[in-house]
Amino acid sequence: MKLQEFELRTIHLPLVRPFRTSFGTQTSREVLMVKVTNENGTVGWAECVAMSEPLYSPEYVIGCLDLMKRFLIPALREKSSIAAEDVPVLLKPFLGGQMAKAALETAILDAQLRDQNISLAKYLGATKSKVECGVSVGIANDLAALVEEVKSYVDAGYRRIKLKIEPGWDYEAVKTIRQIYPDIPLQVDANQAYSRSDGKLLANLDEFNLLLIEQPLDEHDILGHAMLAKEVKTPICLDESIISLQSAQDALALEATTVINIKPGRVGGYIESKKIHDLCVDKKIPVWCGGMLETGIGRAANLVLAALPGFTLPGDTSASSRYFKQDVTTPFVMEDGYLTVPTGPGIGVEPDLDFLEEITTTKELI
Ligand code: OSB
Ligand code: MG
Repeated sequence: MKLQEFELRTIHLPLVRPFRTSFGTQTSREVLMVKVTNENGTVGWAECVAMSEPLYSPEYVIGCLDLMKRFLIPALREKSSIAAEDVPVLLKPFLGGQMAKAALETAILDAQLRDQNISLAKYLGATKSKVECGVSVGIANDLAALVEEVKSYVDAGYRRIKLKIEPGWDYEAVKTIRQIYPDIPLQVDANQAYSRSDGKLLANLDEFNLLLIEQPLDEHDILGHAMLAKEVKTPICLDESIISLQSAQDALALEATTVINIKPGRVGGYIESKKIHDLCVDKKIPVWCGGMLETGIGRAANLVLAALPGFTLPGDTSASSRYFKQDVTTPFVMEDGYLTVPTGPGIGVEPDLDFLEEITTTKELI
């Protein structure tokens, strides 16, 4: 296709409740939305999952905006006509920037698939029509508040609970929830908050029959995770460390991880995500779909990914209401702990343009 125009806009959405992790507390979500229009006037949408500050990953909203404007979009425009599959190749010379690259690739892919009247589900090879929903629960002010929040999600039907942990908010928090829900699928996410010497402390969680411990150590510490995996019986699952197919292959070969969380933004897009999925299927490694507090635009595409056959664990694919009072698309509503996979052309959803305008903070056309 020929790329006619890009619209880059930042929006600001309040969260229904603060979301605290080991790297900070969020009370609202600032999102960089990408809209591409091709020569047929077909529009493709995507959201960039970078956060406002570089705390979870080195990328951040304004940095991604600058990277797209200054380098990525001009590189895509050098060719008179491109397909979504060309995007990773054309953008490879620019180091890092997976989240920015993923958003551009996804917007272009959305437009391409709409022109072909094909759904992203068909393109990626999704096999499920609905996916099981898990929910990520932030660090609470106290155990009573944690119990209340978890109860609200269990009552709503969520099929897997993930507790955010950090030193000082781990053993007691997990113990409390495990006592109330002895059988619910439960896992924890440390977002790199521990160090190599914390093996014993994390092994204390083994008694709670957790599905996995997500990213206990620094993103670059693959060896540390491999060492920890020998000390702890609970499976280790890497999130931040997996930024590409290559890094997934390395982490598996080094036995630093036995479960993988795929976030399309973190690995540079849905095409790379599919490759990591295929690798994991081949190696019989369980996979699940992570989340980044996406609006309905990103959530739709994640649901499609989570419908691939290798996604055997529930993802952080929660309902729109988990984070937002009003979503930018028709809200994703959970039924019996499942969300329906969109099957329309492209990502299968469109933003409510009036609402989008209302919450827009900056907008530029390129
Ligand atoms: O580590 O999975 C993470 C949110 C923002 C950044 C990193 C993470 C998360 C979550 C929430 O855990 C995932 C979601 O519900 O979208
Ligand atoms: Mg994580």
